[in-house]
Amino acid sequence: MAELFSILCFDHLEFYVGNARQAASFYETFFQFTNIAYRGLETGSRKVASYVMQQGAIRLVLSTALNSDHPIAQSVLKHGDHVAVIAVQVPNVVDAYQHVTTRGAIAAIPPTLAEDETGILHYAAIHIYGDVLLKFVDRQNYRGIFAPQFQARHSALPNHDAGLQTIDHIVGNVEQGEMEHWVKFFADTMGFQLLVGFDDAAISTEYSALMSKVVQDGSGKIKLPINEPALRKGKSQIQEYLEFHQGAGVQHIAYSTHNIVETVTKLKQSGVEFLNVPRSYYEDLETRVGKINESIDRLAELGILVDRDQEGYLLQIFTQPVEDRPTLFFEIIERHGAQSFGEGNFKALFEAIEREQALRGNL
Ligand code: TYF
Ligand code: FE
Repeated sequence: MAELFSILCFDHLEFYVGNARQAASFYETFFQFTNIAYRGLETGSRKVASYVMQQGAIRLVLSTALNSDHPIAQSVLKHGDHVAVIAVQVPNVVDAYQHVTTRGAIAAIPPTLAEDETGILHYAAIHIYGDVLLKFVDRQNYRGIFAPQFQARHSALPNHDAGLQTIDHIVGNVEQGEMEHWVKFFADTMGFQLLVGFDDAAISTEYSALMSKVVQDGSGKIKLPINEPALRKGKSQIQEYLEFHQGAGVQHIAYSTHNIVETVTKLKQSGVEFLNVPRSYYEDLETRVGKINESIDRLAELGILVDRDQEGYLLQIFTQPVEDRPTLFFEIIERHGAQSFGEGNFKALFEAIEREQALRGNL
């Protein structure tokens, strides 16, 4: 049994930020998350303040250092606000940790118990690309709101929800020449499988290009695409990320929804800014993707992209970067059977990204 490595689901993503109170307010008012738990000076946490934000099955933990010599402060100085920890639930933390470290994963946090009056939370962590940690969490014997030191919070905002359901995938950008290493890392240590491969020729635009491979766990619940830059005429969007993030890291997080039209309408109303696609994208859309349930006029109004594969179709849209550095952004995705990532949209999407890159003087 110890041979079998399995992940149950995503548990949370932890962001290291410069000002967690303000970041919490951003994810609450723009993306309609609810703050369900808090730790900080008032709860006896003297070094770190954290806000747990929830929507559907998605949990984001926004953490800030209360002092400049704390590692979170150092990390934010280097990367800006960023995704520092990808946490997944596993059936047994010790088994998971031993499984991956004996197969070459670099240890970050050995198996640890955190206890309070509600039970015991078990966790451990390893290093993945950049400064990102992959954390294994077992909360089967823990009944608290999130973790020891956290206090429950109750939102004053009823029906506060944009319909975001789960984390569909998390994309990492790595340095040129490193993609294969990370594909092999997830395969060797965790038994992940390579899902689809496409090379830079397939997805290059006039200026920039990237190579991307997707690894996923046995259940398909954990999908981790990995990008590396490939040079064309100008600067790859991946290179722009690597320069401003100062190395490899999480590029985008895709949230699933059951009704992307409603979700995007709500997010736009609350101020989320999305990438613009030209009107021409919608002109021959139906001949490209066939019959879909949604009104193409409505999708065009909102700027939602459509793609089809052998298994069905998907709808997707991308936000602008959510901070001053052109680093992290979000994707909203609604799958109707399709298990791919919108390859048919890459050209239109990358051209849209490059128009923004040009405005930033980075193309
Ligand atoms: O996750 C994906 O593969 C898609 C497409 O810089 C994508 O969402 C790939 C690379 C990129 C932006 C979007
Ligand atoms: Fe994506």
